[in-house]
Amino acid sequence: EEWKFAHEESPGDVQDLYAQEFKRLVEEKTNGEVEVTIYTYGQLGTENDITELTAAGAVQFSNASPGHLGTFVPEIQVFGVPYLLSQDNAVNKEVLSSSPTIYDGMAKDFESKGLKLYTMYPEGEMVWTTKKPVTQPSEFDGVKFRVMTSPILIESYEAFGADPVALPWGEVYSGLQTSVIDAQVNPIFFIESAKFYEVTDYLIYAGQQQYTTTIVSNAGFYDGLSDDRKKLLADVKAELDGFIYEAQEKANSAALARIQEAKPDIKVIRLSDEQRAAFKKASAGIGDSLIKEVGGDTAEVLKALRKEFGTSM
Ligand code: 6CS
Repeated sequence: EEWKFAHEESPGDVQDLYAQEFKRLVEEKTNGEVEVTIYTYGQLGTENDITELTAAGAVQFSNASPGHLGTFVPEIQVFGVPYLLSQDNAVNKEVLSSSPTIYDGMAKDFESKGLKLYTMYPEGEMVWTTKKPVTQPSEFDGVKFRVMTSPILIESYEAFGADPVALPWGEVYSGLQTSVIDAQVNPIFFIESAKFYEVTDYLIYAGQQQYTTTIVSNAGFYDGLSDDRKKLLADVKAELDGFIYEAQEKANSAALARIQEAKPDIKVIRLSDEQRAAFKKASAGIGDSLIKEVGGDTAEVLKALRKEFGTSM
């Protein structure tokens, strides 16, 4: 039996580390009865294509990050609301791996789209890379800022003062090179592996968001599994919650060192609490916009998550 697993990143990136370890554990625990085939970014299409392939059952598992999922499962955009997650990644790990708001509540939003929510994990703090320093919203004026395709991200960067442009990440390097865009945001490991630091000059830590990702499976596929196989998947998830948390931390700190070695004159700016407060204030209405646009129980979900992350306003 073959399980296809598609993700959104390059070989050796955080999602690939997860997929490789998932493959190793599933094959070991099924004594080779299940073989997992991994597809990296681009092999089966873009971020949005692999979600559709999973919903259609052509792929059994895939990463479907909230940043790309906003038009397919609109409720998931709650993870794009600025400053929702904790500054303490141990708290984020705990909530993302076991929150009842996510696994009992939001899981239903996935089910209605033919997807079974498997797991969520953080990939690291999102860092802005820009061609000029930005320490306050007014300095974003006229900056064409690439974001993922979820509508809430576009609204957030508008609120921060920038001109957001939604693009698949495969177009970001050349976009920065040719000044179609001037800036983008991603975790450090990804800025290094996709080489975005080569075509920007500043790394700016604003503390506004962690990159979060979701792994989903095809719902019909999951429902058809035996109880033993479902238990196996739950066991693998529990083992990988700890594994990926450490793996992403290591990947991010090693990548920052490598960027600074490859480009010694890159400038690192860590916004002060006061500077962060200005961006926080500028984007304070984003939660309410989401509630208005998505409706349903979004208000309750946002409130419950803020409580779990310890970031209630
Ligand atoms: O910026 C993006 O679109 C990509 N960033 C990461 C960290 N993973 C995959 C995603 O598509």
